[in-house]
Formats: sequence, structure tokens, C-alpha cells
Amino acid sequence: MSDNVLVLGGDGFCGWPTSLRLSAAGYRVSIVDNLSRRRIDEELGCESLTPIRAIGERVAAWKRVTGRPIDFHPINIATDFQALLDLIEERRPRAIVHFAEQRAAPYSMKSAEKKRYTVENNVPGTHNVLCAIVESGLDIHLVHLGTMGVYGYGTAGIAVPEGYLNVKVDVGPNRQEEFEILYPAHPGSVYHTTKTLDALLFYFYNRNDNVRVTDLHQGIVWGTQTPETILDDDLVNRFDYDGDYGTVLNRFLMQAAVGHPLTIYGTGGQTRAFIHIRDTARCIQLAVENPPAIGERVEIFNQATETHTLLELAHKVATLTGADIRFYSNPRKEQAENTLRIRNRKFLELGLNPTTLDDGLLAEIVEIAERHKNRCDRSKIYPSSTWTREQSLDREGSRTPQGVEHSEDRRAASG
Ligand code: NAD
Ligand code: USQ
Repeated sequence: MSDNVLVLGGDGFCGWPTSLRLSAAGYRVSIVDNLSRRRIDEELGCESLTPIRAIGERVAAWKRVTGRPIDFHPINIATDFQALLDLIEERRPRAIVHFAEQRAAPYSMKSAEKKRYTVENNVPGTHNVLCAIVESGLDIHLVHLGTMGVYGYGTAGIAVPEGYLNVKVDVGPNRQEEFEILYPAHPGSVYHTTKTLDALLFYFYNRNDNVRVTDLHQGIVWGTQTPETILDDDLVNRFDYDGDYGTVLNRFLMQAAVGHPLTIYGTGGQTRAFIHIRDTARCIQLAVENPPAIGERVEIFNQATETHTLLELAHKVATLTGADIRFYSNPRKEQAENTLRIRNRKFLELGLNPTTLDDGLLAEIVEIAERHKNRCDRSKIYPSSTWTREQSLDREGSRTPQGVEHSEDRRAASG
């Protein structure tokens, strides 16, 4: 079997460290990326907190430091089907790792234009990849980055299973039959909706064409560096902190470093699932190395290692840094409070040894947030996207454009 792997979206936050990890593990990695994420930074007028290098400099630095080549292909997978197919036929990869989607929920809710862009980028992109695999006639394992958000975050009291649910259905008087179904989709943004549409595409191509697919339902990724990105400053990974692309824990770390109150939306009673970026890269290597057999149903893993409420996270960060916590009116339409339990047995059984918040937070604050805090543009911290027209009208009419709901700061100690 070839050792070639294509990493679609390999210039992004998860894709870059994963490409390096796979290359370090001996795979011949080709990155495919249309650099749309870098263009969106320009459009939003913000930049990664860490000074990321251009893709050409990144791969040259990797070659210099390790001697290993990574090649780069500037292909838009949603529109350049033929270029994608040609590359697949030339490289004959054993696996394609697919990160190449617009991944920010707030950006996907910003306007009609962004909703349409998110759907028109993500769904045709995934479909083109599946279609190209079938057209190539090759047996290629597709490893896709999905999201915990496909399930919604309310779990009816059970631990969210890894993709499938057994249900009993009444089929006649006193007669029940048991079925296995995909866990019901409950997306909370246009972005999350595209991931549930992806899941149906996988279901179809897996049954119809025996395409081997692993769909990784990943939680919110935190952290920045991995053992590979830390080898040289030119390999540094992206760190988003702005109101659209910054994810909550990394935002809190940056806010603490620059002396901004931690921005909790609503009550902070929302529970979410988390994973460190090092574990993202490890999980993907494990997924590449453990493909489902031909003819097996789509393999689904829950790729998350711990769950917390946002308030718990804020208190952890505040305890380490002395930051203030502040509550803002929620720009999203989501449950104010929820419990979330997830199953993640499969990766643990394959040998994943997770990095926990308790071992990783302090290093992240010192090595990344403190080191690069002078690059933060504080005007980009507040969220500018809302989920509904009503929320956006309320915000326009509000005397406090940032929507500060409670003006008191809450220190960790009071917590
Ligand atoms: P990112 O935006 O940093 O990276 C995505 C990369 O894909 C970018 O480099 C972008 O230029 C590229 N891309 C987008 N559309 C493309 C297209 N049509 N053709 C070619 N390249 C394209 O995002 P990320 O944080 O690295 O996320 C990667 C994947 O992981 C996404 O699919 C996301 O849904 C999923 N995920 C991310 C997180 C997280 O917390 N970051 C959590 C769960 C799941
Ligand atoms: N939140 C705050 N304050 C902030 C930012 C966010 O309270 O400053 C809250 C949000 O309201 C939400 C939660 O934190 O309740 C998570 O928001 P987020 O921006 O960290 O994460 P989310 O929008 O869910 O999206 C991220 C990634 C996405 C991935 C998803 C995994 O951007 O690509 O799919 O995490 S999951 O959440 O498990 O679905």
C-alpha cells in the first residue's frame, strides 16, 4: 500500500500540525489548500495571534529542519474537481484527510452571503472528494473532520454514542423491532448543518460504492503547538482569537494575557466537549492507521477528551491568571444551559493518552498568549455575528454595542 496521504485543508489550524505529524511518522504528505482561510483573515481585518508563515515558507522550513518533503497544491476542492481527481490519480494515496471546510459557526451566520458561501464551499467540496475517489477507481480511505455539534448538545440523559443509536420501534401489536440509526442530527448553525449534510453523503457513497470512510466528530480544539510545530518558529501553528474564528478556550487564554475580561456569552452554563490540538493530530494518525474494512459501514469516532461548562473553563483560566470574568448577552441561539456526556472509548482503546486542561493550560498561557499578546487587536475580540435578525436589530438598538448584559466583573475567587 502506498504511504502517500493527501491532507485537504493542510494549511489550517488542525491541518498544518496534522500534516507535520503524518510526515514525521513516515507518510509522504501532499497538502491541498486554496488558502481561503488566509483570505478571510484579510477580509475580517485580523490575523492569527501567532505569526504564521506563508505556506511555501512553512514547507521549506519543515524540509530544512527534518529533511522531509511536503508538497503543496493550491486547489479549491469545491470548484476544481478535475485538478483534485488528477492529483488523486497521480498520488494514489492510501488516505485522504479532509479538513477543507469553512469551519466558524459565527462566520456562517454573519449574513446571507456567508451562509451561502459556507454551504456552497463545504457540501460540494465533500461531494467532490467522494466523487473523485469513486472516479479514480482506487481504494482510498477518507478521514473527515466532523464535529460534536452534529448531535446538538442536549443528550436526553444518555452519553452520546459514537455515531449510531439502537432504537426499538413498534411494528405491530405487542411487536417491536430493533434498528441501528445514525444518532439524530441537531445542528445549531449553518456551519454545523453542512457537517450533517456531509454525513449523509458519506452514508450514501459508503453503501453504494464501498468507499471506506471515518468521520471524526471532534469537539472544540484548544492549544496551539505540537511536538512538530515547536521545532522551529517558522513552523508555528495558527491561533485565532477574533469573535468569528477564535474558539472559546483559546479566546479566554488570549483575553487573560491582554487584561481583557473573559467573555462568557449568556450564563456560561453551556457544556461543550474539548480536545487539545496535539491530540487532534494523534487521533488522525490513529484513524489513518485503523481504517474500516471494505464494505464496513462509516466508522464514527467521538474525538474529544473532556467536557466542561464555559463557566468552569473561565474559572480555571481566571484562577491561573487573575483575569476578570464578564457575562455578555449571547449573540447565538443556543440552550442557555445543558449537560453533555459523551462516549470516546474507541480512541482511548487505540492508545490515545489525552492532554488534559490541567496539564496544558499554563504552558499555553506562558508560551503563546503572553509571548504574542502584543499582536492582539482588541477591537476584534467582541463578536460581530448574531444568529437571528432579531438579535442583530436588538444589538443595533442597544446603547452598549458589545451587548454587555451584567456590568459586574466576577473574580475567580468569588466563583
Ligand atoms: P481552518 O479554517 O483553520 O482550516 C481549514 C483549511 O481548509 C484552511 O486552510 C482553508 O484555507 C482550507 N479550505 C477551506 N475551504 C477549502 C476549499 N474549498 N478548497 C481547499 N481548501 C479549503 O479550520 P480548522 O480549525 O483547522 O478546522 C479543520 C476542520 O476541522 C474543519 O472541517 C472543522 O469543521 C473541523 N473542526 C475544527 C474544530 C476546531 O475547534 N478548530 C473542532 C471540530 C471540528
Ligand atoms: N462562547 C463564549 N464566549 C466566547 C466564545 C464562545 O461564551 O468568547 C461560547 C459559545 O456561545 C458556545 C461555546 O462557547 O456556547 C463554544 O463556542 P466556540 O466558538 O468555541 O465553538 P463552536 O462555535 O461550537 O465551534 C468550534 C469550531 C467548529 C467545531 C466546533 C466543535 O469553530 O469548527 O465544529 O467548535 S463543537 O462545538 O463540539 O461542535
